[in-house]
Amino acid sequence: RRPYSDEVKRAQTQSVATPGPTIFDKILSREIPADIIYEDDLCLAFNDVAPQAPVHFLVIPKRRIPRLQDAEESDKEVIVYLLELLGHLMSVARALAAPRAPLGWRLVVNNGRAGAQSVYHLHLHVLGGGRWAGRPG
Ligand code: IU
Repeated sequence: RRPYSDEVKRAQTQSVATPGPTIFDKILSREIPADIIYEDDLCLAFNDVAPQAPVHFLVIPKRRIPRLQDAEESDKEVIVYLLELLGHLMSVARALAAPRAPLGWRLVVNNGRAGAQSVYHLHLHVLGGGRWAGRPG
């Protein structure tokens, strides 16, 4: 029996979720290079450095939200903002995926240690390309 994917195991060896800066902040500030494919006021998209599919890019908010789990607030205005932000990320993912993976693609959000998350800055994985229909991990 293989109870957990290797990906989940890898993520579990990372330190627990912290609200501090991650490598994605350094990509956002251009401190470290990335293959950036799109940017606007709210988000950045770049090709994954270790692709798991012919097309594999990430869409990240500029605002640091550690996990999807953390995209919640008690303040109504902030809730509306976060929901709009999440909708925008998905809309950008869709627009970028259409020409790159016309046959279809998969949208993945890993959340937390048991959810195979290794970078604690919310990101949408877009996976597709060719006739790829595999699962990450
Ligand atoms: P995860 O959902 O937190 O496990 O995904 C993090 C992704 O970030 C993973 O696919 C890495 O290959 C990717 N990545 C990257 O594209 N550039 C980097 O400098 C680092 C990770 I660190």
